[in-house]
Amino acid sequence: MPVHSCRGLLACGRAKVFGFSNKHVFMMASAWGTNQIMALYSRKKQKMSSPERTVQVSVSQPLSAVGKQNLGHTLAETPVRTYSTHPTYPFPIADLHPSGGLLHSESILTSAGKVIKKGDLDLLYFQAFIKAPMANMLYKHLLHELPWYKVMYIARGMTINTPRYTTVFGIDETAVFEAPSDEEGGESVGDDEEKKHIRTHIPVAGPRVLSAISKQPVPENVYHKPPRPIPRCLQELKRCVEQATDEYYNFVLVNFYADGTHSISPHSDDESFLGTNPCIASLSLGGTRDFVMKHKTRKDVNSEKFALRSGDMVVMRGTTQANWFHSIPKRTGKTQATAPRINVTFRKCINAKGSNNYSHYNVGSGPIHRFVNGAMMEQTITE
Ligand SMILES: O=C(O)CCC(=O)C(=O)O
Repeated sequence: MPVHSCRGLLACGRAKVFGFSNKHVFMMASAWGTNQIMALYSRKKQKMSSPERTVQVSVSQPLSAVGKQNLGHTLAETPVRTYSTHPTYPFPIADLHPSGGLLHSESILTSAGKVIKKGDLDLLYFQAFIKAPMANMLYKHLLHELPWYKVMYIARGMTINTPRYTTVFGIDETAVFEAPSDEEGGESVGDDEEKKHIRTHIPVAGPRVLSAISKQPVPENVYHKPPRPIPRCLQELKRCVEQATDEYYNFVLVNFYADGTHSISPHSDDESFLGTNPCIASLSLGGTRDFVMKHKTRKDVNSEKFALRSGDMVVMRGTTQANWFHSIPKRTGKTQATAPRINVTFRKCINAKGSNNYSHYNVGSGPIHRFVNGAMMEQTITE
């Protein structure tokens, strides 16, 4: 089982290595956890129309004490935890709450966002969209539960290392995921640590991708990697954002900026696969970071800078993407301590080119990372 570099492992001196073989998943834990091999699950038969490098498994894993606190309740109060599963997920992704609906209306500010219009800039700025306790809970949940990637790609002959962690879920308008069959229904797994607690794995969608029109399987060569359906924790959030912005989104892109060295350089999301004048809602969770906007061509128009706090949401609409760049600049100065931050963007993508683009730049083909015990851990997969 080859183990590549593991920055989290080095940083915290703990060994947690995931090795995946064709048939089985061995998950080993040492100092941080139960000091035993925690789970061994048969790999579910690959049903995707095209091969996927990530594993097709359900891995049962006790919630850490941190995880329990993060969810704002303890396992003692929560006998059942539910997880979103799909063959394209490397591990089950915890739902926000077994009964759903943690994102209740009192946690979401209902006041309308502030409209900022300046020539061809058209923003809706919610300060805040989600109240601080819920925003912090969401931050911790997403950080611990999502698979993360540090994508490397080649552009204009140069190797680019994305200076942040990313992950993405969704499918463009031309396709849909088939509904899960009865056979793929919820699967309950007893918790070794606390027998009375049950974790239930519920598929978020069926394994196949179908044409939105014909409902027939999409040909294998359309998607470079099988698209990943949006897990329930992000679906809940998406519904709230859709309601507040009166828009529909089919993609959720998530960025994690671990510190001030992490950034996103000036760019605009004006790709043809988003259609004309796309609406992109961008939610901030965790540490405050500056969001800088600069006009693409007009030197006489001042830049805009927003110090985005946990729970704030900026919605970029109309001609904004066509005319303005946006960025999260690095903050590496001695006086510029920056707390880790998650950004969640909601977009509507109209064709498979967009699905392939998002998967290429936000998942890539490198290793999966998971945030465990305060550090991002690289998880090695062996085919
Ligand atoms: O982190 C942010 O606020 C901006 C993210 C962004 O620009 C993007 O994902 O395209």
